[in-house]
Parts: sequence; structure tokens; C-alpha cells
Amino acid sequence: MRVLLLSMPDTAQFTDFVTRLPNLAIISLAGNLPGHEVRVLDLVLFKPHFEAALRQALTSLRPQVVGLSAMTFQFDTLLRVARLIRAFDPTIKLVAGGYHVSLMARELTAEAEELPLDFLVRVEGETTFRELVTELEKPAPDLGGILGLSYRQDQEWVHNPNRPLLELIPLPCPRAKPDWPTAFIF
Ligand code: B12
Repeated sequence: MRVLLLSMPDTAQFTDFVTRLPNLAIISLAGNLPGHEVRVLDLVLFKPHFEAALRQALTSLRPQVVGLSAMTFQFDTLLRVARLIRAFDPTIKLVAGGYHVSLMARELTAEAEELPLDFLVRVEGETTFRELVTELEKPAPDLGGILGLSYRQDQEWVHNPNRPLLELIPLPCPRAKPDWPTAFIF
């Protein structure tokens, strides 16, 4: 599958005086998707005007799945980015993960306003996201057995049981290769 992984452009102000910090979550997820075509686009590098970089990545990769990562203070931006992607191509599956989604999955999915997302991955994402992407390749994906996943079934959101914490030692390492101008890609 073609997968694009995004971090949000918002940063706490103090970090801008030091550096633009890479997001470790999305490169760890990338390292755990063997056999898929994966790109990582850290929108922090393009802030505040990241839309052109996003559109270029969508146009060149034509992703089937986009994963979006956000902390709580970035979550409004995540929704804005998700809506931009929906408008670009409504067939792209949108998956959100990170601290806010992990803590607030039930509240977010209970809100009246329609979430522009197809899946939420709660807590550690490496195995859950890999299982989801593998399942989405099948003609009839079976999502019920993927621990830590929240997904839509008819009009309702289903929250699968939590995944036990991962054993970190055997996990493949993060992957990123800085050979795309000002972005990580491989
Ligand atoms: C290192 C760190 C920092 C570093 C740098 C982080 C960076 N690279 O940008 C520094 C010290 C600069 C920092 C600053 C801040 N931080 Co900080 N930080 C952390 C810390 C200790 C680890 C984060 C990390 O890299 N983890 C490693 C990666 C691999 O794991 P991960 O991010 O958890 O991602 C996994 C899952 O969440 C999930 N996942 C995440 N995204 C996605 C996306 C998809 C699609 C999927 C499927 C899954 C998924 O899968 C990943 C792999 O398992 C955490 C606390 C903790 N122990 O986790 C706090 C934490 C993330 N920070 C936090 C906060 C609030 C901040 C600040 C806003 C503080 C402030 N007021 O200034 C700033 C913001 C920095 C910024 N980027 O602008 C909070 C966020 C809380 C929240 N509700 O969002 C945390 C959780 C601390 C806390 N308990 O309060 N931080």
C-alpha cells in the first residue's frame, strides 16, 4: 500500500528558538511497515504555509492511506489537514494517532460534529497500524481483531480492546532518509 505519514506543523514557541524537532512517532511507524511504499512528511518543516508541500506529497505519492499524528494542542490542525485531504481525494483512508486520540477516542467519536477520519489508533501504533494497513489491502478487511483500533461500522464507532504494551527490543528501528528537499522520504 502507498502510505503517507504526517506530523502537524504546530510547535510550542520555545522550540522555534532552538530547532525544528523531528517527530519520532511517524518515523517509528514507517520503520514498522515493511513491504509498503511509505513517505514521511514532517509538516513542522513547512510551517506556517504547509498546504503546498502537502498537496505535492499527495499528488506525487497518491497515497491510499494517510496517517496523521497530533498532540492535544495540535488536534484542531489535524482536523483541518484531514479535511484538506478529504477534499483532495475522498477515497484516501485517514488514520489518526498520538496522545490526544489515545486519551480522547471515546469523546471524539461521541461528538455530534462528524469526524473527518476513518480510523483511530490508540496508544502504541507500530503493530496496530501495520495490522490495519495489511488488512486494508484485502478485499474484505476484518478489523474486529486489531487491538487498539477504533473504526466505523455502519453509523457507529467501534472501539476494539486495548493492545497490551509492546515489547520494544524486537521492534524494527525508525526509518527516515533525508533525500527529499526539506522532508523525509524513502
Ligand atoms: C520527547 C518529548 C518532547 C521533546 C521533543 C519532542 C519532539 N520530537 O517534538 C520536547 C522536550 C521538546 C517536548 C516538548 C513538548 N512537549 Co513533549 N514529550 C516528549 C515525550 C517525553 C516523548 C515523545 C516521543 O518522542 N515519543 C516516542 C514516539 C515514538 O512515541 P509517541 O510519540 O508516543 O508515538 C506513538 C503513539 O503515540 C502512536 N502514534 C503517534 N502518532 C501516530 C500517528 C498514527 C497515524 C498512528 C497510527 C499512531 C501514532 O504510535 C507511536 C509509536 O508507538 C512525551 C512523553 C512520553 N513519555 O511519551 C512528551 C509529550 C508528548 N509532550 C507533551 C507536551 C505537552 C509538550 C509541549 C507542548 C510542552 C510545552 N508546554 O511546551 C512541547 C511541544 C513540543 C513541540 N513539538 O512543539 C505531552 C503531550 C500531551 C498531549 N495531551 O498531547 C507529552 C505526552 C508529555 C505529557 N505527559 O504531558 N516534548
